[in-house]
Amino acid sequence: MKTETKTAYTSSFHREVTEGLTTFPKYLSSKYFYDKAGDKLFQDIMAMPSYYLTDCEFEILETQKENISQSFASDDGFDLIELGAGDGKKTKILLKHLIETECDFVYLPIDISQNVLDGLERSVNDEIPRVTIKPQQGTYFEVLSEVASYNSRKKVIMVLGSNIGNLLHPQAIDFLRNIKDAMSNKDMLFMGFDQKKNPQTIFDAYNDETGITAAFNKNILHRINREMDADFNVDHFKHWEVYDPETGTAKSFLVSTQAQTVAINDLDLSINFAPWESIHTEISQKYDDDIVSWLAEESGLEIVNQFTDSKKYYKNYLFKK
Ligand code: AVJ
Repeated sequence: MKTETKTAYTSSFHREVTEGLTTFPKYLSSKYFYDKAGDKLFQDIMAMPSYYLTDCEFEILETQKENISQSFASDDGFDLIELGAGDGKKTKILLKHLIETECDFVYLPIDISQNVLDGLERSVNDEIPRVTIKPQQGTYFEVLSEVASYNSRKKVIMVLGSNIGNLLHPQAIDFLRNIKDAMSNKDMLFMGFDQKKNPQTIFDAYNDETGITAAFNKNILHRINREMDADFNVDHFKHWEVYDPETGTAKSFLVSTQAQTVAINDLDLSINFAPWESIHTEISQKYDDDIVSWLAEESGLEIVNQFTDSKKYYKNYLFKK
């Protein structure tokens, strides 16, 4: 009986933890970083001076909102669909400008977390009450294909924050293809890509001295403890970051500082760690124009414009089908 209940409630998180911790080399997926505690830690990361991505994208949107909004606009208005909106701090720059210039648009933020959407809706209503906001709870592609099916006016799909960087290239191409499939010929995709730069700058963004990134990385172990009745001692794991300037990939690990055995009771698992054995948890891919052009080509998209910050650390590209 007990096993049956467990099986019935097994989520993709449960499945992927089982898979990732019973193979060699061990891994966990960064998509599970974002529970309530993880969301809060990511907010803290975005506020760190060394995490330049947020400031750069903010600068791009602030200084080039005129041009960006103009490329969004259309005679019969448009739907602004944002995948993974978060707190909307950067999006609000565009929303404000679109309202000030009397643009006809509806803002549809998509997120898996109703909690995130509720907070976003409240703050948009509060700060820019003239925005029509229609939050859509669900996975990106469920909601995207639904919106595409009932809607014929222009769609602008927006993905900020270099969120695509968590995907390996083949997965990124899949992701872009899925977006393309939901687009018609007049639709546009506006997406942020963190650029290759001094490796030290990138390394420092993911390896802060204050330990916020380490706490963010370790939160996935806390989450397993909380949600799967496990007994990870997070003090026996060390956050480890590497950046490979050849591939442009920043990689995060949790390294076991000693031989240890961890029980994950809800999964009926007992996981052994050798001293200094690693768990790979995240990639944060860095790009240049050649890689983005290649990704676009592979996924059937065309780059029509790009916007960058004064340091050229970050770029937002505008694509059409
Ligand atoms: C939210 C995926 C863009 O990879 O830069 C920040 C997450 N990880 N610090 C990134 C993250 C460590 C972030 N993204």
